[in-house]
Amino acid sequence: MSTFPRAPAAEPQIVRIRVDRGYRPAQSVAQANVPLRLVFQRRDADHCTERVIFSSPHIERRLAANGTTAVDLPAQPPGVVRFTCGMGRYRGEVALVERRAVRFPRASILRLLGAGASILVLLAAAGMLRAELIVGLAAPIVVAIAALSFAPRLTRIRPFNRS
Ligand SMILES: [Cu+2]
Repeated sequence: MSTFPRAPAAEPQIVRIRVDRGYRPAQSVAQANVPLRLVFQRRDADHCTERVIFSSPHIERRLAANGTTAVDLPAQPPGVVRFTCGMGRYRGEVALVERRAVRFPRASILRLLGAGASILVLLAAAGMLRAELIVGLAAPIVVAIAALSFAPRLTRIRPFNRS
């Protein structure tokens, strides 16, 4: 009986949250359907932030004072993961979104740049632009198209502060 090599476990995405009499950022965005690792970096010794409690799935963890504690969450469908301190005074959340929702709109930007280049060519052909101006306008467009063409398709997901 042959055994198939098992697919490597999906790398968890990591969201770092600073704990200092509150959670910073209090709101983050991560990808749905991928395991999520929340790394709490506690910068206080406040009794209040000693425990972090997740509602669904229900997880309770003690956060070491002035230490780092990782909490691993399973892959979950789109939604919001909420957590609070032990007394529910401080609140944080991570919005889980579909992969395409965090996709960098590269195609749209390339289309815009292409349109800009076309207009430039038309104006140049009509003799409405001086040579120096054509070069000055074309150079940044070419650089932007080149940069976008080689940029990774998916931007790295990092927490951003919406508060
Ligand atoms: Cu508290």
